Amino acid sequence: MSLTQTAEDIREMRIRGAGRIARAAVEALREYADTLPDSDLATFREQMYGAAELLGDTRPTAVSLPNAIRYVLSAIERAETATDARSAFHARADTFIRSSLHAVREIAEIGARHISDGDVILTHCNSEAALACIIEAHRSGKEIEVFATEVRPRNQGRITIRTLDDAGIKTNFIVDSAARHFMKEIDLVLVGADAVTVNGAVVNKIGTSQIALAAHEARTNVVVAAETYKFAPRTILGELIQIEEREGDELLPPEFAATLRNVTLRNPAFDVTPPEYVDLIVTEVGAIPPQLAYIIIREYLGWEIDEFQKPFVISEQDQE
Ligand code: RUB
Repeated sequence: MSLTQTAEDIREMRIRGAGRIARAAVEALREYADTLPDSDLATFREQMYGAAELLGDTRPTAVSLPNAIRYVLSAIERAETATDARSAFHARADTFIRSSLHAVREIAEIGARHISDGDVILTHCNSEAALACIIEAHRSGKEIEVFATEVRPRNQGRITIRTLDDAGIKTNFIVDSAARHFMKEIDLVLVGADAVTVNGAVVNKIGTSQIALAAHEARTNVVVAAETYKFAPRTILGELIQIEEREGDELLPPEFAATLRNVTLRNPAFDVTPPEYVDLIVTEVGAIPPQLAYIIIREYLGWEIDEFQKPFVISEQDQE
């Protein structure tokens, strides 16, 4: 798929979910790198940084996207010729895609251990990582039941219930606002993440924080399934995760909206759940309390402190 088509598909949410977005962007960059005509190293780098910028601008909240792009681009920073850069980039892109898929399998194994036989689980939105845990628990013979929310306005809950249904898991489909009503029946809330900050706050689909608040009130555990590349290194320097606000036409039909004179349609796609409302974050390297998020950023993302200062598109000065 072409670079511009992938960027458009991510922006329009035909490709969605933080892990899938990252893999699709890396695949598009890999294809783009392979099809670029032979050139000198500087031209190759410039074209790749331009392509990375196009993809990186598509959805601002999923930290998986800049993290993945930065990881694969670092392969061409060290190369000495355009040919080396191209093959190093290809290899690094393959590694990213492989390890991203492997991470989901590891998270499934670890997450399933935190699900007990007989558990009723509430999930929100459509997270590949969270669903992998649920499906693995079911596969290992635990009898579980799931409550899945609708996820207004884009209805990702329909994708979730299709997956759960196909896996043969007993599922209840509820509107988003019924989450607190059903919380007394829930043993565990299990969701994914678009970003995890250094203090362990979890950024996920709008409504997650309300669910976590209701879970906290009911003393129900909240578990988040998140690959290490969803942790946000720059939050160490106090940078905030940008919350994407999407067009109001996702909320109301335009012909109805056009009749309104004093109403503004507000459509944030994500919200922030504070670490106090999160019990555990399951990553591919183990399950941690949110307070240990810094360890993941330091040990597993392996960013040096000076790298935090730079955007993932390297300036010309940095290239010299
Ligand atoms: C998706 C969403 C998911 C996370 C994690 O939002 O909030 O919970 O991205 O998903 P959207 P995954 O539909 O707006 O992209 O575990 O698949 O990476």
